[in-house]
Amino acid sequence: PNDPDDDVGFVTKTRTRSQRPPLYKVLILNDDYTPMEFVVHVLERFFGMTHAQSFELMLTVHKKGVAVVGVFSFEVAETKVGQVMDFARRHQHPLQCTMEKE
Ligand code: NFA
Repeated sequence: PNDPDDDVGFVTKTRTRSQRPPLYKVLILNDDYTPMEFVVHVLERFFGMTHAQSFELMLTVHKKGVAVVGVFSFEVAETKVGQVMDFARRHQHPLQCTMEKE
């Protein structure tokens, strides 16, 4: 009951970061060549935005250089980035889409 070997003299508290999976921001980057209408179309097509929302976000990227398009699980973010990069490449536009851990 009072074995001195029981007490190691310190306590280790393991802080568990709750079981929510990490989230990833998907970003669109500005460039000088991709047509504005193409970016608007991409946002509508792959991110389910209305035309008005897409146009507004496209203008934000155009003016600020980059914007977050959405926040997703790793798998969904990776899929969106792949879809956008593939679509841009097939249309020979240099549009860049990336993801980063939130
Ligand atoms: N800057 C591009 C242009 O003037 C438009 C653009 C917006 C490209 C957002 C990429 C991202 N045609």
